[in-house]
Amino acid sequence: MTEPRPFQTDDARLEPIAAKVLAGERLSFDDGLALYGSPDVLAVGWLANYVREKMHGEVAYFNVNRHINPTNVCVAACRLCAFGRKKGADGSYTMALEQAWETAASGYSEAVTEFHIVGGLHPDLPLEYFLDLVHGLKERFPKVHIKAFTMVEIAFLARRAKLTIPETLRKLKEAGVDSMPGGGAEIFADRVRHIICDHKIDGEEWLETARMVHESGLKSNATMLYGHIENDEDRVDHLLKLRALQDETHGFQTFIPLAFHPDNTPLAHLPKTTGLTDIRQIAVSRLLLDNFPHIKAYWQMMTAKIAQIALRFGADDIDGTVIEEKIYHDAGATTPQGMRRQELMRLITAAGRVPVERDTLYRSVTRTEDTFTVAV
Ligand code: V47
Repeated sequence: MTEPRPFQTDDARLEPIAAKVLAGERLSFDDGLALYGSPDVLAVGWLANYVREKMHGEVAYFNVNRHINPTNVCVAACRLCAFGRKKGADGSYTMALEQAWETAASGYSEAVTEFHIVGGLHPDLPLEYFLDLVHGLKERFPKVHIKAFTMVEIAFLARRAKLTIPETLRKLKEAGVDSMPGGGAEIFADRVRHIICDHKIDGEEWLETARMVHESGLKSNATMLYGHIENDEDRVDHLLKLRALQDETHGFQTFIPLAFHPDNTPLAHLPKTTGLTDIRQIAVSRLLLDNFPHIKAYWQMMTAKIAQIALRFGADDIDGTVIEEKIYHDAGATTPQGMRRQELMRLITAAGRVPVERDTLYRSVTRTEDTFTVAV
């Protein structure tokens, strides 16, 4: 074994942060600002990689999943979004249940281990539609984990059904929902939220809904949308609010920073994020979110090439086959809509990491094309 290279930087502000990271101590708000502001991105990345390797060694995770977006009809009209449509507008769609179940079965021949289900806030679809959708999927694909509905959708469905959030969660669980994805968090700061997604639940409500999800015994993910009109303070504030809730619930599995894609949105005049911004965001996330087990470099959002680099800057997961991505592609993403399992493994191996296929709960999966088993 060769000795690890010692930490080196030209940025004196990083020295005390490095001392804390190497001692396993928690970083502060100001440390977060210094990490965002440092010109020495390689040193920031070195620190994030140190933490990442301490937690996960050489392993990098991927999964075999399928996204299903049952409707793009949405009452919210968020400025950040190119996916949502008003009811009856050109390009709007809502899947009949049979259509959603057929979609679930379509795509690659490899047996998927996860359905990732999110959609618009439809003004008329009742909670029963979603319960039937999930129940029907469980009947047809009993081994597949159902990761469905963001905190925003749950709060919306509960209000429409005149139920409390815990009652809504109980019904979703009974129907077969196994965990929740991390979307809809955007940026918690009110000032930014009012501009990019005015009609969504506010940051406090997102966090309170996540708390109730975790109290119901379900795990969830968390996201942050960056690269629009937020500043470094907003980003650090967002990350530390997630960290504080995680201290209480331990219900978050994975954090996924999401770069804003401006095309076809009312914010189309904003520039796209650069590769360096994306890489730094992964590293700062790994360093500030010391109590999150996983940091995901979602390849669809950051491109496969940047996701590969991210595996050496703090990320331990690149997400999955996806098969049919819509939200980013409506906003101008140029990545393929899906990727085969072999290709995900090749990307990880070429980044010098050891690919491990996981299920949604990070248990390792062994498989043939048609079937899989999960290590317990
Ligand atoms: O909530 C919407 C974001 C999210 C745009 O939990 C946009 O494993 C960029 O949450 N540009 C949905 N982002 C995606 C998401 C997700 C993805 C992969 C894995 C997981 C997980 C969760 O996408 C939305 C919003 O934050 N989004 N529009 C846009 N124009």
